[in-house]
Amino acid sequence: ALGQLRSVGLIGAPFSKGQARDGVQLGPDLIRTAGLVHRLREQGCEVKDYGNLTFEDVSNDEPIGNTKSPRAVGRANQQLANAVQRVKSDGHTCVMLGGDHSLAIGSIHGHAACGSELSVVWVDAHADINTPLTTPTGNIHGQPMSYLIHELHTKIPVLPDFSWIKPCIAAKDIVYIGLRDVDPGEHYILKHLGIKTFSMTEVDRLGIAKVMEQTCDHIFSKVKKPIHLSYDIDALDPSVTPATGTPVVGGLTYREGVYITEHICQTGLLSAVDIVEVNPKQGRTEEEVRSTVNAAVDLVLSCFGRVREGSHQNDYKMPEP
Ligand code: HAR
Ligand code: MN
Ligand code: MN
Repeated sequence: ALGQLRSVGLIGAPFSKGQARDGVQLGPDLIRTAGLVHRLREQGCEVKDYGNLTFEDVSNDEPIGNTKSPRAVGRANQQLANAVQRVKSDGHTCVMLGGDHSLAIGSIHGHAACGSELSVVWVDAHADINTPLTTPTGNIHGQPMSYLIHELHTKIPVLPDFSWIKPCIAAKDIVYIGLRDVDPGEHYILKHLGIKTFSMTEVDRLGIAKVMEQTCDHIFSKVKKPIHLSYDIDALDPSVTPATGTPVVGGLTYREGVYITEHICQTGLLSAVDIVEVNPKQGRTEEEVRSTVNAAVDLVLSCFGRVREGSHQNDYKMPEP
């Protein structure tokens, strides 16, 4: 059967200052141009496109320690948090198209501001849980989770334009899938807080079906929390999604990547999705960009009922000869 009619609220966040590579701000429009809205409607979704956020330039955005562009990242995420909160209070499942992964700060914060506790499923080659004091690069797209987790609250120094951020996620409500490039400080945090992780080693050992079963076992408690799915396109193997800023070999296949979204869709608890780190300027050919963008579109479609077995409407009439 066709996936239940769902209403999707779409936000574009053309933001790139959480990392150094130009081009990731082009993600939202590229994913729209590939036909996302039309194809969601075709599969029975109602879609409201809230358009792209516009971000003001921030002058004199000096690093704090080695953390780069804190003011631009802080302000952009505050805008995004407000936008996500609006989309959720309008009753939609929120889809945020990035932009770089620093945007998860605002997306998750805005989602959590609607009241209920959330589960977070973070699909990524990277853990993005460095603090401003553990980061080896100073890029905030490698840090968003650290600002959101209650248990890390005391480890976060003051940053300009970050004072609005209040931790809103418990370590036990997070599951990582696809990890294969984790810094020492991040590995310490993951182990120390007992965060559930399925690195590529676990994907190899268990297979993606068991990974998703165990993911759901972990996040389903007595109270069924809404799920925030934060999907970094670099979780997929660079042979599938090469047009991204920090590709890492040995990633998820297209099929494993789509299986994750199909399974999350089936829970009926998906409440917000981020698709981030699509960067057309990192593609070496048109084909590399096309493959990356198409994968991003397919992931969103399968979040909202697309299934590979095919489907038909309840009133489908078989043509008679
Ligand atoms: N761990 C590194 C850092 O903190 C690299 C993070 C990189 N990139 C991402 N995030 N795309 O998922 O800078
Ligand atoms: Mn990421
Ligand atoms: Mn990543």
